[in-house]
Amino acid sequence: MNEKVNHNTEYWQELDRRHHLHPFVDTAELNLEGAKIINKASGVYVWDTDGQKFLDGMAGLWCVNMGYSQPSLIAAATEQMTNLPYYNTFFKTATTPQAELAAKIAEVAPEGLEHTFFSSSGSEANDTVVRLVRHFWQVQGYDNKTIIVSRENAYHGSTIAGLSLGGMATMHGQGGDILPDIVHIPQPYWYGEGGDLSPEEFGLARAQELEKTILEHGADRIAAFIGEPIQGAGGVIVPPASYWPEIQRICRKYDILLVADEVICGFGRTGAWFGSDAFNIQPDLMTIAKGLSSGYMPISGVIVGTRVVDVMTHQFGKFFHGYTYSGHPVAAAVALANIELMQQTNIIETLQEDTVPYFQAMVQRIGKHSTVAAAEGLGMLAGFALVEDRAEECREYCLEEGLIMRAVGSLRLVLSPPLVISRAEIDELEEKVMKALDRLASE
Ligand code: PXG
Repeated sequence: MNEKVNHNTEYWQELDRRHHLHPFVDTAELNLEGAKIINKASGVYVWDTDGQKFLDGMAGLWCVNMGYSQPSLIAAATEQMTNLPYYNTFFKTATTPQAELAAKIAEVAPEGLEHTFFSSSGSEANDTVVRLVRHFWQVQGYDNKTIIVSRENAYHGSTIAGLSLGGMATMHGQGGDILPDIVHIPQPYWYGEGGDLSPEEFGLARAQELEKTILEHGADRIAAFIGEPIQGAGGVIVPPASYWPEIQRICRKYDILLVADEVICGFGRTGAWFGSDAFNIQPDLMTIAKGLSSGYMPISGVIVGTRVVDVMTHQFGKFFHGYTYSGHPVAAAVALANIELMQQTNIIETLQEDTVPYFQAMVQRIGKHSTVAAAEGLGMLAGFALVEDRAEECREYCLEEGLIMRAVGSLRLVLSPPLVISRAEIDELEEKVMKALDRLASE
């Protein structure tokens, strides 16, 4: 172990170049540059093998909500590894951490969502959603109720089902056809697509695209609508306040299941326990991952509402679906410790009373910079549209300042820092962003 620590960055980059294939990257470009090798973290900071320190403005990949190196999460993993590192939940078995975690999730989830089906990633959980909602209608005799409506520029994962649900044209173009019976409607992106409409009018208009689609295909064809309460990977698109209530109204009117993909929005990211709480909607199913364990272990799930659970219980018979690591005991123990830590530290109250207003005031100040055309945010999420198509360049300047920010396309920059970030650290984040933007303005 110590021997490895002494290797230099070039050594690790070469090893990586020779044997590792990266997600979402141009391999030729990466091979020229070499990967940034991260090998240490604490609080809201990470370090690379050159010893450079970065404020992690993305909480890893929108997931390290409680920050790095939390002792209670580490202890939970160690203890569970010692007692029972693995057992499955197939064939009528269960484990104690998985049982406790499911109960804990029911405690913090919106009313009527009391059961969780576990998996290891957001993509897998959305695969579960596709099979679950289609089978839900099928067993009740609605064989044609198979279409799932999603949105353009949505992100729901990278498996076949995940990318098919997602509305990323670049992804649909690679690897062949997407799943049948998935339909995409336009997104509620007011700044980019609102035209002359007010945000309220635009939110309603975009929600009514769902009704149009339902009428076009017939309600007897539509199984579910899926959406991220706030689109994350799409660039932190905060929908107008009129959007979600109208979506819910339409789903109820035509008896269509409402699925909230809470993979990013869940577990405090929006300043509430779930994005659905922030927008006051009651989905039938919720996809969770990322912040569930603060990213410490890969664990995800679908929280299933009472209506669907009743049909599963009485009409499904055996549901032929599950993963080896569904409810993995170590991942479950860590997720449980994570939610307990959130409760013990009253993180939601702290966010609402202090961190979120302080962070969003910063977002508004950044929005006034000459290089920024628009700033939007909710909770601990922020998205900035730049005046010019130079987001990638700006991201590089941020890195040089010691800040990790994410560019979405060439026009948008996003922030999603750990929820435990302090006021002083938010000040530091602002200073670094402003320096990067000043540099963008001057070059
Ligand atoms: N749903 C949503 C809303 C997500 O944001 C997934 C599903 C898929 O989760 P897994 O665990 O299968 O990755 C996600 C993941 C980015 C980025 O660059 C975003 C995600 C993943 C990787 C990169 O913004 N979101």
